[in-house]
Amino acid sequence: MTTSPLASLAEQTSELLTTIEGLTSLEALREAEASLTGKRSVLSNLQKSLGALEPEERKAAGAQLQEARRVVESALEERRALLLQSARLASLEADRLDLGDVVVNDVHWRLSIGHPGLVALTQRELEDVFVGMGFTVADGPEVESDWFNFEALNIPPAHPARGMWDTFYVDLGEPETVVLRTHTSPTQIHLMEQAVATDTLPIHSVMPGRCYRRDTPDARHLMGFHQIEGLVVDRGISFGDLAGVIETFTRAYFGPDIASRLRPGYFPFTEPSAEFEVTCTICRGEGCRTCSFTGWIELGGCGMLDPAVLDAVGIDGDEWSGFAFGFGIDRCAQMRHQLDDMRALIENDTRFLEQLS
Ligand code: FA5
Repeated sequence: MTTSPLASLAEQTSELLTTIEGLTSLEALREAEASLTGKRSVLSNLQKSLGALEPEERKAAGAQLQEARRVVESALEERRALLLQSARLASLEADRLDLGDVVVNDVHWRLSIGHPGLVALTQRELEDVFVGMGFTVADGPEVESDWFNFEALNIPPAHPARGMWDTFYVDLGEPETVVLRTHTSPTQIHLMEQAVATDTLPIHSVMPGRCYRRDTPDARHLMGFHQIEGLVVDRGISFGDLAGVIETFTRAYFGPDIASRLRPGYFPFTEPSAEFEVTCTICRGEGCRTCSFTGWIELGGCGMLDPAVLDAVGIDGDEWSGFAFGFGIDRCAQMRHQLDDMRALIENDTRFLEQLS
């Protein structure tokens, strides 16, 4: 009995596949290609030997050999695709430009990636706290007419309370005086007017944003700073609701170790009014330069909506009542991160900024 020329075809095919798997570069693959599938390859030699077989046997053996060739050729193509892909990736990696590496006069400078500043991060955290308490977040313009910034808030022209806010005037002309808003309280007026126009009372909103005052910058003041205003207009609202919101917010934001307190205050648009303070986090209440040796830092003002303000926007004070508060976002950032001087927030000292990244 003659042994078939294909007796060890399976073994030979598996050897070819192992060789293909061992090819680690396109160059090696090109070199090996002729011996794997070319005219002088094992498979081609086997093909030639089929001529000695009977026609029936030759047909079956031919089919077997053809299948073996298909398996080897497709393994070779897969290997080629894989090697091409890694060659492409290697070339891209080699061509990659390092955009953080800036060379000036042969000196390499590393550029670092930017990130949100402390005030923006604080604003987001405060918004989160109030959203968690059921408030929505609204926005208002930074350039306001005198009416929104003062008059609708019960501060007519020449009212002594205008002295509470050293104002940047944009336009003193007719028909309107235009100012950079000195506080976020005018946004209360926009919100209430909008709710009246669209019949969508009640309101439970906070309104963060930038404000401007001709204040001399010092440890607790900037000329451009940020406030977050709060406004609730609903039925049956009391001063107890306001005190509860302030207490809940200070605990949520500063933690249980920082005490807060309300002190009687004066704002023309709220009655009664209060100022609220937290323990100075720099000295933990002992007294230091930042808190003017009082142990407390004023965060903001608050109070029950004055009937004159409800009148100005056309809300019926017999049906609706409410409260408002407004406090410094920069002050919150300063206290939370124990910055003894607020000017660190705007000086752009990279040693300070990098601590936040
Ligand atoms: C107001 O601006 C009132 N609109 C707050 C208010 C709203 C009262 C609603 C009643 C009802 P005041 O001027 O006190 O109040 O400022 C509030 C807070 O803003 C201050 O406590 C402080 O945290 C912050 N702030 C004020 N001026 C500056 C400034 N120049 N730099 C940084 N923060 C400031």
